Amino acid sequence: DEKKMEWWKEAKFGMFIHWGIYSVPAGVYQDKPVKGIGEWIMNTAKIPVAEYRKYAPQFNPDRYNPEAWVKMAKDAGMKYIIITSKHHDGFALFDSKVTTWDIMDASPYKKDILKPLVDACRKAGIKIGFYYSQAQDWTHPGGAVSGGAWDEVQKGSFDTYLDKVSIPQVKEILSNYGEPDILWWDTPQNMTPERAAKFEVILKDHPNLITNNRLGGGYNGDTETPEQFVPSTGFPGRNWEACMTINDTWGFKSTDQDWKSTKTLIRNLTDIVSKGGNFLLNVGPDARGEIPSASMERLAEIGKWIRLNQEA
Ligand code: FUL
Repeated sequence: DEKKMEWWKEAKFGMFIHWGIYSVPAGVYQDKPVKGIGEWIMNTAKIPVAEYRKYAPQFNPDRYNPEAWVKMAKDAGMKYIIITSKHHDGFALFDSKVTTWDIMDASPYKKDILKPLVDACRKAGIKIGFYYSQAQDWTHPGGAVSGGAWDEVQKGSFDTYLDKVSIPQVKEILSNYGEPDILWWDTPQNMTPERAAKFEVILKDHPNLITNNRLGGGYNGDTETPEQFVPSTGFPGRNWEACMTINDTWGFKSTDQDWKSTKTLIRNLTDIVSKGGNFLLNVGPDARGEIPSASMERLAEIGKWIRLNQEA
């Protein structure tokens, strides 16, 4: 399996993109700022499902420019991009046949978000990965809910949820765009070995797909995923990727201006790479599809630094 990891080990630096309905409230609910990370606003503020659904008609990213995002990543020295195909709020950025809680049926945009990004990546020689929240889903009945359900409609059978929503959607994202390079699981709440095995069998048909260690049920995947820190000794004998935000949130939050300096970001990059890891640095586009300018500036500066310090 080391063969499939070759490009990934060379890559060192990638872009994480957290994008979804949560970029509409952008950290504010009922005129009050909500603490914590932006993509968790539904859970943190216990927004009823029917209320949260009302943000979808406002998710119409007219400024979405996947070619520009890919160029931004490439110019920053990044070699791969991983985007949230579905986060914990259950909203699919892609055309999913198993739900109406997706970009085609619930938003006025009505175009698959993933498709043009995949195309732009392939054209530019950038690898593409999908983040998929396989267990937590705060909208579809039966999905796992951190802290427990706050809305009756969230209740249901977790196994039915996995069989009818999560597993079919994983098959969709693995087959609708040709072979993606990475599948990034997250928060394996309630995942037993039996449940995780149902996902693991799908992967048998995708021998070159790289997965992380967050499927659950005892599956290690290909990579360790320290979040928001650099492990002091790395992970000897394991491939690893530290993911980090540029401010304090993954999903867009209008109120978060706590930007790390370029110097700090470059120090993190060199620290991680020197310990044998990859750096997955996040951007959170707003509801119109704009990446915050503070993020863009820093990415451009990192790219400039890499080019200046590259061996001839
Ligand atoms: C966490 C998630 O709960 C966050 O929302 C974010 O996606 C981060 C990368 O992983 O566990």
